[in-house]
Amino acid sequence: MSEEKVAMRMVGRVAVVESDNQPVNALGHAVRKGLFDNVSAAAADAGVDAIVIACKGRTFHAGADITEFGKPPQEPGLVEVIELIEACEKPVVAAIHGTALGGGLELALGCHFRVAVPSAKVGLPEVKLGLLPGAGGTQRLPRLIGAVAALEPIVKGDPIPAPRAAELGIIDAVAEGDLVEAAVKMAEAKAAEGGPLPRISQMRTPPTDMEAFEAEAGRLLSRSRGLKAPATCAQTVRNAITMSFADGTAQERALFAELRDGPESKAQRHAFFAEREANKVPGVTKDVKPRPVNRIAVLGAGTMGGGITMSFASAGIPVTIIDLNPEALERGMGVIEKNYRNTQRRGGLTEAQVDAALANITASSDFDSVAEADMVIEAVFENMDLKKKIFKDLDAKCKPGCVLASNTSTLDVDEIAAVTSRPEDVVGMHFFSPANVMRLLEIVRGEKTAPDVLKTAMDVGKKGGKIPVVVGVCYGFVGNRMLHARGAQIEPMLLEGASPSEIDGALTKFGMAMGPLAMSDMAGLDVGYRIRQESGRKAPVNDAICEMGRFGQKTGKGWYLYEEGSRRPIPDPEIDALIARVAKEQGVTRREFSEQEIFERLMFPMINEGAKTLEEGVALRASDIDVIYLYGYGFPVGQGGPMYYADQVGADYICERLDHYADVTGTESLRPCALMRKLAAEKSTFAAAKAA
Ligand code: 3H9
Repeated sequence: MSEEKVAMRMVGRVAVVESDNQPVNALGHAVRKGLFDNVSAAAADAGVDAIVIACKGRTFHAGADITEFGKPPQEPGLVEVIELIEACEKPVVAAIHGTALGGGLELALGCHFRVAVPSAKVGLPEVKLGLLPGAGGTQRLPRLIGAVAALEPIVKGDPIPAPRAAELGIIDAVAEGDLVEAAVKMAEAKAAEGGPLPRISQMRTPPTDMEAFEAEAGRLLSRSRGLKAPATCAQTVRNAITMSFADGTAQERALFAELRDGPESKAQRHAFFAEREANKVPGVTKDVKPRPVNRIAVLGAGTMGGGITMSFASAGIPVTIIDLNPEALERGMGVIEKNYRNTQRRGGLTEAQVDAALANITASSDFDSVAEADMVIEAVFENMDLKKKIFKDLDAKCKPGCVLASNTSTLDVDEIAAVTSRPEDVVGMHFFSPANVMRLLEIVRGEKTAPDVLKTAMDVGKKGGKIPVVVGVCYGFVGNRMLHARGAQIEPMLLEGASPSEIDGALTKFGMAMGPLAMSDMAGLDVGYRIRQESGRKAPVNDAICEMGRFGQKTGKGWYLYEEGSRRPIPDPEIDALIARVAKEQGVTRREFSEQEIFERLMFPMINEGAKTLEEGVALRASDIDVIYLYGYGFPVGQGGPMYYADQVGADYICERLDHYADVTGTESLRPCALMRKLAAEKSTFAAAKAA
């Protein structure tokens, strides 16, 4: 009931209205009702001079309650609560700690004054959920700080630290010491002054340099990958320049509802909850404590080792990067430093931050350095014999309790663990390249991996800015295994007549960051070539390209051509001719492809493979697969991930198409798996199957 979620207490003649709705004080119905009732009561009480709005627990209101979206609205709405607060004749002060986000910041903007602790952050992250701030935020923030300055927080949605928010004028004061005490003091002072209360809705947006506004909007939207919400956010801010508050908020509300009910926001909200769900791992209960990790050792100073080292060094964790080859070590350290300085030049990090990160890195060419580490992450070349040898040595040298992690992308973690005397300490930590940038981390749970080792790997991953998803052991785990299923269609389609740019185009049009062939060019074709050579697999076109010394961007040529210093793929007639030649040699008849066929033959086998990982328990849930694809493979967030997308398309359609492609190409591996067929027969979805 409302009384339980919001309480009022008096501090002198100031009413402190305090919400307590764990974990993040989301503004659900009970909280809104509690705020409305208590603020109304305080406003009417002659014994109250001023009001403070505060929250218990770890944060000020972190936004509207997203789980209520799509359900019938319950009065009072957030807008009514905010209007009530702003209209109050007594000063109302918001006391902000933690994260005042979305509806939480909008509520604070309805207050007459805002005070925050130095560690607090404020922001309007609705755009990340495919929405716009729908409780007056798009109209109040521009009136408070100017339309140009308001664009980035609304169109990008990143949180703003309190000191910066104070500089921008979003908050009035940053308070050291007890927050509520400081807010009460401010409230008392404002009540004593008795001056007119600042009500943002009654202010005019400061004069705007429209050229600067459009330039800033253009800059921000150029990175929005065609999503609807960012452009709509920019439009609402523009409205704050040209419209009255009443008209601007009416527009804001209408556009908010449109976005909320549209497919992109639904997909993005799915992604939000999927990411949080991925934290919940069977056997890793709340009482499982992670092992302390004060130093990480990374084995191997190549591209992956360097990227992994940077992730943790940037997060303040001391890292020893070890490579037995001193030249490789020096080269690796050089690349790390160069990467950091490039980021600094682009404004991503300050000089002090780069210096601090570099100071966290110790380079060593002595294997014995692993003895000091609480966690070792092996990032050497993908070869089972080599990894087994290293894990034997690690077993001999590492201290008891040290977490032994392998950054393998395909290999059997149980086989690696079996060479040690402590398989319970062994876990897979599969990073994605470039590891200092990509957020996905597949944590591979071996048969014997101890729950606290799993928890440690997840926790350390999060500290390093990663999104960990726990998967089971199998070739390629979840992400790469699905990618292989997609990849298996590429050579046949090329031989049958689809061009590299048609193949890539089918996926980039869908919103993928990159097509598979451009992506291989970026990653380098040589790695896959070497793995194929070892396993004896053949990919006639790909192999022929590698045998010409075309390894992708690094050699200026791969599936495409690259001009000096450019990463833009240019179709190469030489490759078209090569494909035609191989097709002829293999006796493949060539034909025209429709974009739909290319797309379906790439996407549906991938979804089918994802379903197989669910059948086998390698992936815990369909939503975990979505997180893997959203954060590791550039899947468009507005499509929610491959399994969410499958639910929108329907399992029956996917099964019908997979059977069709299996028939026409004679490829039995394209047949839908039992789970896909079951969902199709029951007209069910992955989401419904999980809920059942
Ligand atoms: C909005 O405000 C619209 C308005 O403009 C207009 C309205 C008319 N609702 O992330 P965590 C749950 S849109 C419901 O693990 P952290 C979350 O699912 C909203 N639930 O914690 C999780 O549940 P569980 C704008 C929410 O400390 C638990 O809380 N606001 C909400 O790592 C803990 O979350 C945002 O977009 C919510 N709003 O990070 C902010 N938020 O334990 C969204 C969280 O069952 N939230 N939950 O898995 C966040 O960014 C992070 O949760 C936050 C805390 C930074 C606050």
